[in-house]
Amino acid sequence: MSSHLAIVPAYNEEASVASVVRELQRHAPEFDVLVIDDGSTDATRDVARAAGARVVRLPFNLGIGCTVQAGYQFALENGYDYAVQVDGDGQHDPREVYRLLEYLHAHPDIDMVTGSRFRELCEDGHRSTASRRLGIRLFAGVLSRITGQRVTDPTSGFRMTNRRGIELFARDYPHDYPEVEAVLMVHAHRLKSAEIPVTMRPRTTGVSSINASRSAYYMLKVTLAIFVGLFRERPVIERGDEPPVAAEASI
Ligand SMILES: Nc1nc2c(ncn2[C@@H]2O[C@H](COP(=O)(O)OP(=O)(O)O)[C@@H](O)[C@H]2O)c(=O)[nH]1
Ligand SMILES: [Mg+2]
Repeated sequence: MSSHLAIVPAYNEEASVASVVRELQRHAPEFDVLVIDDGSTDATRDVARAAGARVVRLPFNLGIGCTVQAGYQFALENGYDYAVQVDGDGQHDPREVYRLLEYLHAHPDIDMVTGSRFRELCEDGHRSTASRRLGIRLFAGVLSRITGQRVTDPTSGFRMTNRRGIELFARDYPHDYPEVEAVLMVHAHRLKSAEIPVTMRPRTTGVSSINASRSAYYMLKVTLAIFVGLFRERPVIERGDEPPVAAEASI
């Protein structure tokens, strides 16, 4: 029997994390729910525990990348076969978790499936701010070019991985603004990824890490990370005897 973990990163999400936990219990009951409290200064930990989640608390605010990686390490150490990331702010709909799982079951060659808000369901899907949409379009173009497949939502953190993905992310995960780089990492390690359309909800409480003033920093940091990532050594070979992809792609 497979085992499943929902990794819920949460930083000051006391207003939304309990309903995320309860919706996961209701709509994805096979998934154990692990909330990673990223050094919140509000009642996130207590609220998540009271809702029935296991909670790991980081010693202080380490950022979304470390938070998620702590979840993958937990998944690795505890032998989980599948892990899904579901944000603690309520933007990812726990009712869509099964669709991600069904996709991985139906496509055993795919190691990571991402819920995209820009594939097909655009009309109902949640729309981000204009500057964020511009960034997403830009990175989607660059990533599609590098990976040779269509990427539409490179900043989506709503994704599920199989055991190979868990092993990769537990060992190595980008730090801040990690989603774009994570897509590249998966490709560089010759794991296979895909996107399926999902609806996402707008954030109704708390604060997004990507506000207007940080958008420029985000764009610069992620662009640099993409270029540096192309030339990074990939010492671990993941699949068969093929060497990992280093700088073979051209933008
Ligand atoms: N803003 C922020 N969110 C964090 C941090 N660590 C973990 N998170 C969680 O990461 C998830 C995604 O963050 P969010 O700011 O909503 O990103 P966005 O949805 O891409 O705008 C949320 O569930 C946050 O609670 C952090 O240091 N800052
Ligand atoms: Mg969010």
